[in-house]
Amino acid sequence: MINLTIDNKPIVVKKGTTILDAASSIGIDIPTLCHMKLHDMNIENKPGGCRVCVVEVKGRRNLAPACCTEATEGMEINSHSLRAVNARRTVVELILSDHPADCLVCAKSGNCDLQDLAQHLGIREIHYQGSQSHYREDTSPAIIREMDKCILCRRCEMMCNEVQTVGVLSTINRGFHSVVSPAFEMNLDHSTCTYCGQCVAVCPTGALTEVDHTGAVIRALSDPTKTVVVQTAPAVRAALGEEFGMEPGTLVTGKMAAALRRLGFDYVFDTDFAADLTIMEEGTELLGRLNKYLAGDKQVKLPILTSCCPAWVKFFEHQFPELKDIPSTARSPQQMFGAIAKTYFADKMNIKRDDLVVVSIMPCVAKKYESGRDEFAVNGNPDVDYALTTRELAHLINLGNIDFKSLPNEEFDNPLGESTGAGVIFGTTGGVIEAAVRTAYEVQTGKALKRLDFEELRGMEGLRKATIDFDGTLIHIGIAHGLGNARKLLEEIKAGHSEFHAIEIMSCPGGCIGGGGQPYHHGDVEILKKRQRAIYAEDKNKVLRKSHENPYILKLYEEFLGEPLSEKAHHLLHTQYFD
Ligand code: HC0
Ligand code: SF4
Repeated sequence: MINLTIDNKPIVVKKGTTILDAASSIGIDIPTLCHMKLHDMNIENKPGGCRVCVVEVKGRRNLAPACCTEATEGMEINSHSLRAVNARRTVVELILSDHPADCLVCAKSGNCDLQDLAQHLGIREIHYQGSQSHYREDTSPAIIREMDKCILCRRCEMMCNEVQTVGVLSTINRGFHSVVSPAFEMNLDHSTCTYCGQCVAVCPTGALTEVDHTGAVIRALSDPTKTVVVQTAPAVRAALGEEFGMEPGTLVTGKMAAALRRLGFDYVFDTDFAADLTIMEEGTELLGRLNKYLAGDKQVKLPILTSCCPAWVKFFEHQFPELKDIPSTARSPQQMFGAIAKTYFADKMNIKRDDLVVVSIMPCVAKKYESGRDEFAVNGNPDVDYALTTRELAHLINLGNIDFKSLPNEEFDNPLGESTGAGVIFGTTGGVIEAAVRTAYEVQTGKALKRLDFEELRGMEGLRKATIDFDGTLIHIGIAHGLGNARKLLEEIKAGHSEFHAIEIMSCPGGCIGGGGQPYHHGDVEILKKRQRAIYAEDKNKVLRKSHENPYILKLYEEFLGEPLSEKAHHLLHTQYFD
């Protein structure tokens, strides 16, 4: 063990501990722009690049970067000496000298680590003037790259390469020409980017942001010829409150419905309804394949993979095209909702397709891309017109001068607003497969489940497996969240070693609760765990907790779809994948 003092406080740490970690363990916050640690994954970004974390070490001539200097025996550290603070100010001024001063119109204004730090350090003037680097802006269907604002912290590279193993982003060129970019400076849209948005979630400045659809939604809401319906994804209700200063893990389902009504949406519906519908389709598909397999058909494709996460779909289309027959063909709940809203609901209400606008509130930036995929439109009219992130919704609520915290709890509208607890748990890793198990078990065995909480499917470990006893038939289930973990399961399938009948994959760590469009959580897994607990609490509070018991889903089949996997269901609720 190592003994040292930081700001005159004695501390004992393990050998190999950095000054930054040692200080943080006793509550001393040393600022940094590039460092980020994902504790649960044992992944750390510490390029030592920004030099904001420099501290004074007694007896050393140079200041030491705290993130990449190990604590040593007898060290006496002053983390906020005037010399250190002065150096920090100089470093930030130098960064600002090569940064556009357009905070007034920057998407990240108010949420920017660089802006906060400049404010904290009291920087009022930039003493270093030089030519600024300029790069063309890159706009994709989901993410905007404004590399003029990049400070080369490389957090996005850590997410893309180490966590997601997609490998799209890396720093190219040298000196003032250094820039984080896809290969050959191609656009994201031309790369194998999945639009998972995990790079956006950790970017400390406005270099990586989501495409903003709030303007288009405001225009639709202001158009008297349009009927505007909104659907809210399961994970949004567990995080939206954070944008209004509420504790992480506060459920705001009722306040969210109330806020959407006050913003002028004509019908406030729930993606959870469509999650129940997904289970009917995907669960039937799973049992169909499973029963063929159990009957001795060795050609049948197993394991079945969930297909509701658009970044995951894009990932396997790019990286494992030979496996494209394995995922379920069920569309995601977002897209099922859009297809049903623009047919069943529009017919019921006698609204023309062109006059109905469907808006989604999603924890995800890839949902923007998914809603724009060609196969999810009819004659150029998309099933889902706009997908806003949780952050964009918070912005709209603020724009509408709505006092979110004091709103009453309101209910969703019907028929597309009713959901069961199974629909809610889609929002966390393990939830989709647990929802599928609740329905598949009862349909397959004809028996009622004695317990609905499948603890063995829950948790935060990146890769999990469990075996569920379907009344004598053992069903092996795999779960992965984060694309790096998904890759491991896919490699096993490719090699013919997979032990699973069904696998759930979500691209973002934690599942949708950790989506790239959620309130920024700075890689803090404790925040994700709180959101996860909120999701399970909402499930517990529901009267109905199995998708096949949702009365409005049953009515939808009776009045419109026929039965799961019917021709109409295939046409509206299923899709195909592309190489
Ligand atoms: Fe998800 Fe979904 S659960 S992907 O994570 O399946 O975004 O929350 O809306 O579509 O329901 C996201 C969340 C959804 C979809 C649902 C699924
Ligand atoms: Fe990589 Fe995901 Fe960012 Fe695309 S969105 S660059 S896949 S981290």
